[in-house]
Amino acid sequence: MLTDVSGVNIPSLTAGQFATVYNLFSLVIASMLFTALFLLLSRGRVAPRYRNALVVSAIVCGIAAYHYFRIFSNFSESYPPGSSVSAPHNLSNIEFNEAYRYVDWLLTVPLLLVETVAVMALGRVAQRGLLYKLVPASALMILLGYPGEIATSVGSRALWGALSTIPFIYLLYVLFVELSRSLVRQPVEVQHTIKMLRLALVGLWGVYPIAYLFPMIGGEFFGGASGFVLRQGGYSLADIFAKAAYGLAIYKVARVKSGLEDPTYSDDELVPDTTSRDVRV
Ligand code: RET
Repeated sequence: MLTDVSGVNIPSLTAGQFATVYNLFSLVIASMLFTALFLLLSRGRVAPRYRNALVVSAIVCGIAAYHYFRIFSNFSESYPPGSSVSAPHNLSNIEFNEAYRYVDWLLTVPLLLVETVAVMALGRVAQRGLLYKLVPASALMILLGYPGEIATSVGSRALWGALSTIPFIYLLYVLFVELSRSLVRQPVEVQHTIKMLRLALVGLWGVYPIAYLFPMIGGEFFGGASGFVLRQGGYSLADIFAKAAYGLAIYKVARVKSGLEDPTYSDDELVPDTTSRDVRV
């Protein structure tokens, strides 16, 4: 399927295709690193009960930055140095290791669920009950998807993909219902952002199985080199939104709720002089 004439699992790319994937991986690294930095530096601007959500979100971005470093160098090494820039990039015999991505998801998806549940600020028992359902389902989804991702036949890709979709649907259902239920208990100021988070979960997480489908659709556009670029591009952009942009939305919810619950945290950057402010440590 993705196997090229040389037998490695990565197709020969044109210079433009190579540059597209190369630059996207580089963009992901920058987005993840600096979102992690921002979230860590902003920790003190939210109330203590929400700080954990920001730290977890920063860790998600940090783990992704590490894996994208590995993916980026693996990708560069799959093409021998000195490949012509105008002719198709020839392959080295280095395999493209999809395991980096799946190990990344195995760690980050449960953490994304933890940060989502943390920012809802449910009771301890409700929080634990929800995570007991969500975390195993997310791990199962990723573990079942991996054999399909590296499969060389359409049949086994379809089979593992279908199996992985079962926990995926369950997970989305539970999250959607819980987020909707928690909406009524949230202050009006954050309801819009929480609705956006809910939409992002379905819309963005849905990109992954769609990108996974491309090699099965095949043809000129979805198969071969073009399909490889689309799939890597789809996963990479979805990762930026599902981890970094999502983390920033979580920060916004935490910040607004902190301000409403404790005036010390209300929009202090809008206060022009320091004399009227409480001194805070
Ligand atoms: C796979 C295999 C095919 C079927 C399904 C999949 C779902 C993957 C998802 C991944 C989400 C990743 C996130 C990463 C961000 O950190 C494994 C592609 C349903 C939903 C949110």
